[in-house]
Amino acid sequence: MNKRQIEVSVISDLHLATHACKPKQILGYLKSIQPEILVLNGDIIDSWRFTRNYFPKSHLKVIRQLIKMMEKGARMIYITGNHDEFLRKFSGTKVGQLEIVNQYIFHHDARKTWIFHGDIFDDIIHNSKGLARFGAALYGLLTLANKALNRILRSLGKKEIIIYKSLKKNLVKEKAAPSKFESQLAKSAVSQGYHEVICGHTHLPKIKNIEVSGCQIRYINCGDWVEHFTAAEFYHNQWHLYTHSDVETEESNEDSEIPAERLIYQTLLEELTFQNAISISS
Ligand SMILES: [Mn+2]
Repeated sequence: MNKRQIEVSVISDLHLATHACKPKQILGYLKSIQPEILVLNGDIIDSWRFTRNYFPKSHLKVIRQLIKMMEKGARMIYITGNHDEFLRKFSGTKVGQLEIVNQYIFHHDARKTWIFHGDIFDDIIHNSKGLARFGAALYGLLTLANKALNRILRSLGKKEIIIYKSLKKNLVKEKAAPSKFESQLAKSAVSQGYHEVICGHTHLPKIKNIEVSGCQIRYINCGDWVEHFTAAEFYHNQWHLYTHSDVETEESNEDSEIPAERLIYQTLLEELTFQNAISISS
C-alpha cells in the first residue's frame, strides 16, 4: 500500500482499553500514513476504565503499530488528556523518538500552532470533574448496550449503528456561533500569539476560523476515533481535517499475530530458565 507522506498527523481520543474503541479503523489509518511527526493528542489509553483489565489483542496491535512507526523514524508526541492523566506525572519525559508532554507547539514558517488536548478548558467552564466521570461511566454502559444491539442487527443482516453518535447529534445542535469551549480556547490562543489551535476532547471534529476582537484564529478539533475517525494533518504548508473511510483498509498479515498470553509466559520461562540455567522445582 502506498503510504501518504505528511508532515504532521494529530489524532486524539482513541480510548484504547474501552469497548467503545475502534482498533480496526485506527490501525487502518496508521498503516496508510507516513508522518514525520505523529501527535497523539490525549485520551489515547483510557485509564478510567483500565481497572477492568480490558485490553484485547486488537488494541495491542495499535500499540505495536505506533512502536513500528517510531522505529521507522517518526517522532511521536504524546500529549496527555483527562482519560490518560496517569501519564501526566511523566510530562517532559523523552525516550528515543517518544516525548510525553502537556502541550506541543508546532512551528511552520513564521507561524505557530498550539496543540493540546483541551480538557482544561472544559474544567474551567463546568468546574466539575465528577460530572465528567459520571458521563464517562454512562458512555461506557451505552457502548456495551450498543455492542449487544449491533450483534443482533448483524445477525439480521442489518447495518451496524452507533447510538451515541445520533444521540449527541440531537444534544449538540450545530450552531454557527462558536461554543463557550471554542471561544475560550480561541481567546487564549490569540492572547499568546498563536495562529492556529488544535485540540480534541469534545469528539466533535471541526475546522473553522474564529474571530477574537478583530483577530482571526484557525480552530481545529481533530475529532476522535470512536465515532468520527478524523485527524488534523499538516501538509502543503497548511492544516487539513482528514476523515478516514474504512473501505481502503487492507489487513496485512505480516506480523499481525500477537502470541497468546500462555505462549508469552512459556517463552519467558524458557528464556530465563534455559539461558540462566535456573532450575525451577515444581
Ligand atoms: Mn478528553
